[in-house]
Amino acid sequence: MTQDAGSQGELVDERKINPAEPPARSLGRPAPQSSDKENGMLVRQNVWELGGDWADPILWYARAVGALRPKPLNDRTSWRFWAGMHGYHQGLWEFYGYKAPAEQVPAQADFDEFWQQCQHGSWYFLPWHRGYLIGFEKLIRSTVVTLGGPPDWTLPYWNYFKPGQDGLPPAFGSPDWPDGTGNNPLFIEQRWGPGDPSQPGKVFVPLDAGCRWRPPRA
Ligand SMILES: [Cu+2]
Repeated sequence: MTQDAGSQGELVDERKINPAEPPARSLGRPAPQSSDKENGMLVRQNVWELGGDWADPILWYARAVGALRPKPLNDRTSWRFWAGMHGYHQGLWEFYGYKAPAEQVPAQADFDEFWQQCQHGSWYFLPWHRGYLIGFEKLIRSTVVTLGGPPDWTLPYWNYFKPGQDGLPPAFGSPDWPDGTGNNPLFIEQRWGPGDPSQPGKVFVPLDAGCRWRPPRA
């Protein structure tokens, strides 16, 4: 499913998605003599420079993902509801086991308002994904806090253009938690797909996914 940027005309009110989120803090600029952190500004960190494959931000992220993944598909705070906001393809989701055939998708009103919103192929790509990530990060942060984690948790970023950092961060490629027990919620077996057997580490992304680039109309 693709959508032309601008023609959608739908604005997603993030408060409807994250109703438990406290009021937004002031976005005033930090005083120049103090660090962002001292000013209470949340700062995202490079996932490859956290000080370890399972540094605290990744560990809390994994715990939060583990809490959100089992939630019902039609729950606005579930992992899969947020995936569906980006893109949804019934056949692929059922083929890969992300959705059981009998499982209910969100009610029509939620489906129409929130799902399949991703914007590609135009100027709206960056603003849309930026907003989506802010909402996603808030959902994860509120889950981290519920689990007893730090209230200043932020979503690490992945700068895959930086030399030596183009690989999938190791915590996402291990079936195990750092203590060696299985069931690492960050490990998604389907990511490797049928792929190329000679490149077992190469992540596979189906091109016929729910959201893809469409060339502009002539
Ligand atoms: Cu997208």
